[in-house]
Amino acid sequence: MTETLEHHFDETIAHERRIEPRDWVPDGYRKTMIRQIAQHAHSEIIGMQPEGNWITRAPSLRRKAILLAKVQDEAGHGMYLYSAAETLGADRAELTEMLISGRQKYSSIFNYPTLTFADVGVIGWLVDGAAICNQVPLCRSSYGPYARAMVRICKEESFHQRQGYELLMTMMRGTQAQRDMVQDATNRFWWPSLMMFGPPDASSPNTAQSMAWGIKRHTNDELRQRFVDMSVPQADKLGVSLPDPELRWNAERGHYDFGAVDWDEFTQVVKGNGPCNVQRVAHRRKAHEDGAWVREAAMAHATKAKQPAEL
Ligand code: FAQ
Repeated sequence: MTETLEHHFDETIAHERRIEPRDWVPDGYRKTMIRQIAQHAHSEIIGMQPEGNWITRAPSLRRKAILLAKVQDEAGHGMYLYSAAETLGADRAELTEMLISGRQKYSSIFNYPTLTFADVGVIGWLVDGAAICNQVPLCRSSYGPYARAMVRICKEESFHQRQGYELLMTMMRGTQAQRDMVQDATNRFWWPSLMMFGPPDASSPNTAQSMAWGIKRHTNDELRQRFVDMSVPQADKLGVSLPDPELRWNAERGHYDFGAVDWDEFTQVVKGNGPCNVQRVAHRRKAHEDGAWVREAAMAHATKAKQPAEL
């Protein structure tokens, strides 16, 4: 029996068809998929904090409305992704518990502080830009619910990226102090954005198997290179420099060469020692604890709704 199921799974992957929730999958596939989807969901939820920090201080009503909409979208992305993880048998409450107890990861990028309003623009440009670069190929990921969630998420991330770039364009047309803010934010977020793609291929334990299962479509280094190639002309157009003296066009490779990423910094941030890790998790824990009464009320309401109506 397992042999037939395994054959069906292998055939589905080999023919690039989708795995659906009721299909049999190897334990490793389920585990990897839950890990990736949960980490992605946690990233969207924790990712609301750095920009959320600026909602009350947005410089105009228009910027405030845009930022509110963006942060709400991120909450929505987290919800689709937790739902996708649930189709694999994961329990949403347990996933949240794993996040706030530090047993599951979220993207390293959200452990850096947002010091000025230019950071909001740079997060849109570079962080959402990197997210799109990483996630567009995931629309073809082998797990159906994840791939379908990714289609909508990517559409919304494109809007996020454009609003960030438009904000930066506006600031670059402003005063010298505003241009300096944009350059400073770019300097601080460039390298952490490159780290979003994960460790180099040679030290990425999951890539080979995830590629074989069609979960990932490109390696971490391939996507990092794609992101660098895409960002250099955007930086030129914007009028900012990227903080990498080794960045130059390599005609032979048809790509930009770039300097070495500080992987020690990445390891430290992923281990919990980045500038804002403690603050981010504490804030998430508090929001979860403060929301306990809402969950209790929703459960009480659901139980009541199941009972026959009183005459
Ligand atoms: N930070 O073997 P690999 C967003 C972990 S975008 C922290 O290469 P894999 C939108 C990795 O999980 C950000 N941990 O792993 C937004 C693994 O953990 P393990 C979220 C990292 O999975 C924008 C270990 O290191 N996007 O939120 C990082 O094959 C603006 C070994 O690595 C996604 O999650 C990192 N940067 O490849 C929201 C996209 N990199 O096994 C708000 C989907 C790696 O020890 C504002 N995910 N690790 O538990 C993926 O594509 C993949 O999971 C990778 C990592 C590429 C991130």
